[in-house]
Amino acid sequence: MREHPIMKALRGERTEVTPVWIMRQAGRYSKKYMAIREKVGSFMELCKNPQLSAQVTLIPIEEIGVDAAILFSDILVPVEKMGINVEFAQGKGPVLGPEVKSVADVQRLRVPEPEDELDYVLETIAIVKQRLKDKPLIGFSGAPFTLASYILEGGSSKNYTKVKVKMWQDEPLWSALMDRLTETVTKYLSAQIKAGVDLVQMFDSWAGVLSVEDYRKYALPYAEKVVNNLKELHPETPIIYFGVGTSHLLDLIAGLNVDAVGIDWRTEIATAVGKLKGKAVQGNLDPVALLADEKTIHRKVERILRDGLKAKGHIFNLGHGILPSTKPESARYLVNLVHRLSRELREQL
Ligand code: 1CP
Repeated sequence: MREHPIMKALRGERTEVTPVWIMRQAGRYSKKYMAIREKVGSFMELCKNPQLSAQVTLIPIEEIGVDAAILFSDILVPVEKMGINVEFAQGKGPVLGPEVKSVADVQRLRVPEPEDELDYVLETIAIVKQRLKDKPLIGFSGAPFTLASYILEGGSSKNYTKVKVKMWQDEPLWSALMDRLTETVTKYLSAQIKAGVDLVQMFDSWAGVLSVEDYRKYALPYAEKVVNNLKELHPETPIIYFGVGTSHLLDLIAGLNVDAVGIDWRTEIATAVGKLKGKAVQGNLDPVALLADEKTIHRKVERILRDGLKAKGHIFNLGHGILPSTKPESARYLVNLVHRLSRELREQL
């Protein structure tokens, strides 16, 4: 596995092709996914069924030929075990409750023991690792800030009003919550690594809604703690840190002890390469591009690959999750194109 292009790119070594995987690659655009999804009552039930979760994890390997599998689960799976109800209403975002409003509410939240309470996730990893020999399996977790945003907002959010006001006004609540989340995320990712994932991605999806000062003060120190803990426990396991709309935060993110940083399409690869010296870059095709024709996809992919050649390592991905309205043929076209074009561009160098 050490010689796989993704693992090499994460170490900043030259690869023959640019490796590619797609965020939300086992998602609603896939008929096979939808067929399995309809067999079970709810999305959470699917996440708790290791046989089916493993099967779903492997769909995009066969269907679109991506270079890595990502564990099928959700960032809110461990949050439920902290003692918060998590429900996914059909077609809507997650709904969490009861509301966390006081320090006492935070103190009631538990730090789950993954080996006991999230055993189905670890079992999914074991099944996938048995079936997938030649490609890496990516484990993941939400980062403390992004998980705190779901907990305090009670779900998805437009303006992040509750999480921001709480974090500014109620220092005891914020530090108690973030400490618990830091411990939860560290234990959860460490357990996934012990169960066999080859690398991990920490999704700090909503960190970009923070100002530079707020990110530095309220989010970064906790992400940093998770990363440093993991690097001490598992020095060989690469870590990718991802957020949406993080251009303004890259100077700070550059200080995290991670191997790669995922960026979205609003940041140019060249800019990220300049700021993230020594780290690999992951991204960053606009997911909407996959709804356009092949000529458009080709033009955008070529630009990203050319810029990516200047990075210490480049892993191709979308800038955020693949849209449910994407045709699977377009995703397959993308993967083949990244492989073919990146080989050609390297030969021209
Ligand atoms: O009904 C369904 O099928 C549910 C749709 C769905 C799926 C397929 C959700 C609900 N989560 C997932 C899987 C999922 N989520 C994966 C699986 C691996 C993969 O193929 O990538 C991963 C890694 C996630 C991570 C996740 N969940 C994130 C971080 C990535 C990102 O998009 O920024 C976030 C923010 C969530 C929360 C979430 N899960 C699901 C929804 C609808 C949401 C809310 C998103 C929002 O608040 O806008």
